[in-house]
Amino acid sequence: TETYPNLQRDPRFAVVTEDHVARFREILGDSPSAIVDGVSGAVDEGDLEPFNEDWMHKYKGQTRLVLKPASTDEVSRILRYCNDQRLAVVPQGGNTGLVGGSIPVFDEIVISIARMNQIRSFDDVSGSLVVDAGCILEAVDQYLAKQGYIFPLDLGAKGSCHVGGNVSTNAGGLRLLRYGSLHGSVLGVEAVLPDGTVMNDLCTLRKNNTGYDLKQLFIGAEGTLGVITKLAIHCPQRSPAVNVALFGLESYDKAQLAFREAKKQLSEILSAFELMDGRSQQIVSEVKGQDKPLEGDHPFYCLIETSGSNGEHDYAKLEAFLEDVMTREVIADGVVAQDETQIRTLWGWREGITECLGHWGGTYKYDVSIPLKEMYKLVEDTKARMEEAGLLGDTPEHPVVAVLGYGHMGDSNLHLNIPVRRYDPQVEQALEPFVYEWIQKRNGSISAEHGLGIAKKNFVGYSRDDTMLGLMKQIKNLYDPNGIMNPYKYL
Ligand code: FAD
Ligand code: 2HG
Ligand code: ZN
Repeated sequence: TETYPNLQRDPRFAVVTEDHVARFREILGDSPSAIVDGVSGAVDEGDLEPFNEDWMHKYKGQTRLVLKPASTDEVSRILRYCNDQRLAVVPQGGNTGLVGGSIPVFDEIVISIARMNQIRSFDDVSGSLVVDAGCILEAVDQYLAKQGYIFPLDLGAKGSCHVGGNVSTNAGGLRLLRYGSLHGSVLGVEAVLPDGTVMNDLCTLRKNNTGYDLKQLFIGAEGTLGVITKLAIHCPQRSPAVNVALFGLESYDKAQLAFREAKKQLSEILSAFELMDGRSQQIVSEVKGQDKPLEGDHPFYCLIETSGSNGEHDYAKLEAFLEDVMTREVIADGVVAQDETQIRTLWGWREGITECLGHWGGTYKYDVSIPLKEMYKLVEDTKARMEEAGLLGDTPEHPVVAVLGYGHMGDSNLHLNIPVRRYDPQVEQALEPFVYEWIQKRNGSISAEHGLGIAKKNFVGYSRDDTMLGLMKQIKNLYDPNGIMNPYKYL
């Protein structure tokens, strides 16, 4: 678990007292569903723990107080008071973030958005949806499914993450290839600024060129500018016909060729193109105790999804594509899901990786964008480095279990993962800044979709120059002059 030896608590921030809690009780009421109060000893440590620890059990905070507002007005009154009293806060959604952004570093107050979970409106002609920020992604998608629509974002954490958290991290996920980034699909945002001002930019229109597009700043701000309370998003028609295929491939070059061909031959029906290396699939098989869908071991696997309006047409297209890439030996083997259950099973081999990697105790994660040509070389070079350092091996004295890669090949986004038996400073020193320097040399991004949080705090300079960072700091100071919003994180 990460502690922060190089960080000092900022003495500008007040320590929460029972008087502060009394004021919060006036705003939120006395119900235990609204306040988890460790300040006056009303609850024990165990009740605070879920808010003080992240999904990976890597980052640990020391909050004594969790506030759970039920409306924008309550968020506004909380923040105004916190700002006046110099109380630092951390917005928290579903707490599935992978960079420690939703966890307090010291004793910041957690503002959990979980009770703000109403679907507000849906226009079934335009596809504009307005929801509270605390709605769970999967619940929203299930609501949309009934109307024949789909949420334009899907990811493995859908059962717990909030749409507000998704927007705050600008999550990318499994279908960005088809539906684009949230910077394009989010139509409007309602957010509360640190001084309690409500920024109402809850526009539901697709087009709106009226000056600076301020809501864009909140998309990916990771809770550093304000609290998102509602959002409007453009939802596409749900495709009635979905097909999924999984291939085994001999090399990364062949995976690139397969992607090229998939775009060419499947064009408008291609909705996902995901890459998994052989090691990641061995681990899923080992941890879940299941046989892989294809026989034998392949160095690489690709998962392809198509979505369209005409099942027969799509299936014929996919079959023709498969036959072509098989006969030309672009792929070594392949399987197509025959029903809904098989579709979910095949996706499980991709979506289940993150969870399985945690099996040995911990994972070092690098979520990077690199031009496709060299994307997988990062895994090979990192693996060689770990081997040379004698850190990678099958026995308990080796901290590193594996070095592997997978990700959203269609978006040039690689997830380099190093599952370990224990977090070890030697491993960390061998990885950092090595990985970041490698990425910088190729003009890549050190954070493709997970954000910076606390994990990447010291490395932003590898992807952003001083001018860019200076401008970001000016914006931060404009919105949050007292610095109470999610302090100690990347800015
Ligand atoms: P949290 O973790 O609670 O918070 C994340 C950040 O947003 C924090 O900085 C927090 O302060 C801030 N925040 C949260 N809510 C608000 C709000 N209402 N207002 C202001 N700030 C807020 N990410 C991807 O991009 N693609 C993937 O494919 C993907 N797959 C994942 C799979 C798994 C199994 C897991 C565990 C995570 C995955 N993620 C993925 C990480 C991803 O960032 C999160 O799952 C999701 O977007 C975070 O939402 P959350 O509600 O859990 O936010
Ligand atoms: C995914 O694509 C997520 O599965 C998580 O973004 C990636 O765990 C990771 O590194
Ligand atoms: Zn991802």
